Amino acid sequence: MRAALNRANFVGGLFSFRNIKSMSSSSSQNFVSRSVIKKVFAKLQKEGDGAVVRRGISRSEQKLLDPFLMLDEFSAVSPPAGFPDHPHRGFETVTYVLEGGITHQDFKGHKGTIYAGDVQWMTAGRGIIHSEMPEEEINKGLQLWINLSSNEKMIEPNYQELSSSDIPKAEQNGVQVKIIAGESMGIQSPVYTRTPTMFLDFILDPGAQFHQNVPESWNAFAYVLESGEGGAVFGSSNASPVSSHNVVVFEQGNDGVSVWNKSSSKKLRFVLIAGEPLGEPVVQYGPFVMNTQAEIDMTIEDYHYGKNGFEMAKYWRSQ
Ligand code: FJE
Ligand code: FE
Repeated sequence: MRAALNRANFVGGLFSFRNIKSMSSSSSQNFVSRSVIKKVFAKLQKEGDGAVVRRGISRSEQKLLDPFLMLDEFSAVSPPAGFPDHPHRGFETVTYVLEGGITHQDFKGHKGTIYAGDVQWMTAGRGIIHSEMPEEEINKGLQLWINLSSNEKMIEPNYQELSSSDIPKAEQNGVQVKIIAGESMGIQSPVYTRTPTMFLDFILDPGAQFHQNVPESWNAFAYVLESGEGGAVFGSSNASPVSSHNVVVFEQGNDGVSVWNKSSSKKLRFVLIAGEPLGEPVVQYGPFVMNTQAEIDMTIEDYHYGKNGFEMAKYWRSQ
């Protein structure tokens, strides 16, 4: 709560007339959009085994974007590069494939390939060891890490797999949305989010605009996947445009997020992701995310000795 207040004050100081500036005159009601408080260009970095990802959210954004821990855009990952056998504990990973396919295998015998438009919503809980390997030469997608609350970090692992056809879609006035989690245009996703989360994939025609409601206390960000020159405008119609591969972090509060595609020729594609902050301490050691250092030490021990959820660690190798 204290953090939220501090941030509101900080933002208020920077944009004193934000409510007036961001009021949309062309909308039927007066929708007050959140302003953008930070932009992060997702730089290429090496991960896994010979893989390269763009990291949009990393440790420096974790406080601003609680409950989100990481956002990677993978686009330069072709076989044999990939993410071979590795563990997770204490959070969820959401993999959304945009092009190509990713095959996953885990130490409980779960195996499958997800292709363009499909989503795997994995709750690592007390422990998963898996591999995530690209299926084709050209692959593109997003992986989001969502933290779990202290009382859910040690739950049984779980998968929710949605093929493209299971994901609800809606369209109005040149705006298409795929509702991966949460609700948009009156349509609800079937995904169960333990940490309340919204995950929407938007495509706006040239000149289109949209207002998306977001609960006031939630943290929210957008990640621009494709945009024409000067196309992607968030928060206020006269804000400066954002180019592809940027994360835009929104302030808290207000009615939600307004977006404009100011390009006259190119579509704008971005994901809008929001979640209810957990407000708990985060201690991360690579793929383990717990609340305290003692819990991390315990996790390393569990992984090493194959205990408390990592029983299969000693025997299992992906094929
Ligand atoms: C990981 C190194 C990793 N971003 N994007 C360390 F590579 C990974 C990891 C991924 C990953 C997987 C996919 Cl499919 C897409 C990713 C990192 O698997 F989890 C840790 N800790
Ligand atoms: Fe993983």
